[in-house]
Amino acid sequence: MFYQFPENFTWGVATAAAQIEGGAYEDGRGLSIWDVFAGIPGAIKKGGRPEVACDSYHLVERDVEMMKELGINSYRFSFSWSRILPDGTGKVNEAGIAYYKKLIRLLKENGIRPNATMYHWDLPYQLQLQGGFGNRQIVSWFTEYAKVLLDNFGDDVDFWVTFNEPIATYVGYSAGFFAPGLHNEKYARQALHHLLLCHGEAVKLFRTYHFEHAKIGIVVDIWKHYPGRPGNEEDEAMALTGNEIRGFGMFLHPLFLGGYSKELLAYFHENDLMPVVEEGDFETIRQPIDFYGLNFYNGLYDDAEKMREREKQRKEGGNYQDRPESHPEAVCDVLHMLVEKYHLNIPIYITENGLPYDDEEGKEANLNDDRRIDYVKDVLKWAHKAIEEGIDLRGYYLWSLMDNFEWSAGYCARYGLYYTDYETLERIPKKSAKWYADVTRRNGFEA
Ligand code: IFM
Repeated sequence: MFYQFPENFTWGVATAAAQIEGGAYEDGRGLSIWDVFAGIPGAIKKGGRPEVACDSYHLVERDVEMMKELGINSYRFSFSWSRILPDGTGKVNEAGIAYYKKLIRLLKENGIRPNATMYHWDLPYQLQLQGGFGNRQIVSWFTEYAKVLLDNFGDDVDFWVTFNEPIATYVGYSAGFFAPGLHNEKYARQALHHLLLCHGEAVKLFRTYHFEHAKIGIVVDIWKHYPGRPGNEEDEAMALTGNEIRGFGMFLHPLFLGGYSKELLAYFHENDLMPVVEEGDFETIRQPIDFYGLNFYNGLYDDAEKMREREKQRKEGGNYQDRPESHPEAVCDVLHMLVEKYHLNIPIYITENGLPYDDEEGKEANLNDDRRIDYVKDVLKWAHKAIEEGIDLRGYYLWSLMDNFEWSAGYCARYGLYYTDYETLERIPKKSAKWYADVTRRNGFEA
């Protein structure tokens, strides 16, 4: 059967500054929390550091060439805050502006629409020293940064994303295995509240420009939890926690329904975690946006018994996808949930989806990545079904253009359509790159 996608469907790939750019100490860039965190022994698997990464700071032409080979019509990337404002606020680094101007120019010359994220986890270290997202002043710091971006790149960017996966800040402030490596849930909850305010203020600021083309949205990843054994009390409670207390509900409720959910409020009160909320905060957070970006990787079935077993065997540097099961079908349910539970009536884009290979599987296996092709096909089939059922899904971005710095998993998890040789920085197309080029050319695929 051929899965035909709607006319004008957006086909893209996604990356993020800290994961691909490198050039960490060049042309006036300031340090980010990930540069510093990666220097802590044991923080990153096999001691990987983001200083060079894929060196896209110097190899941007090659990156755009690869996008042309893939035939994509949109590229999702992020701005590095500390390349634009090395201290987080104040002096603008013109070399940083020039780098992104060049990238955007190259994209436009090749008919590729920019989809740019303001914040993809790499807070300037100087701001972390002042409390980072835990300090309410972050709202004015972020708004200042957003203004620099909108002044310089405004209508040249088709899709503006305020934040990518806000949950990473929660992980970094409460669970310690993401930058900045803190273990303080109360602080983390306050930080998330401030982050949502930053989003709201950035959207308000964006509206004052009245751009002709540019649209604004947010990207929230959804790993929907289901009880492994429906009806089992422990599993049901785990799934509820995974969704409402430690998952997407933390963001989607305030963004689209207003305020925190009753489950989250109860948890805050029981555990003395209620963040300081000022009058008007929830109105600021709940700004109308133009599109929603869904990062979808898997559906999760919580079976308390099995999870206890797995916890004992947890590997160093485990990443998001270290559960053995695969539930591509959950994407269809998640898309419906966005409309039915959160009342979204704006276009939705799958802004990330993909599958990692372990570096240890070896280069040959990595280049012949049938498992990735099969998984992406499965997700796309279910996304196609959702479209047939009336969901306004407008596009799909594969994570990622090339293998890159996978946060705490360092260079051990490879997600790319192109294989990155970290010695030579050569990018080599994998089997999936050829397959995806065919998908974008035919606006669909055979399965
Ligand atoms: O690499 C990350 C990306 O930065 C955010 N979403 C998930 C990807 C794979 O783990």
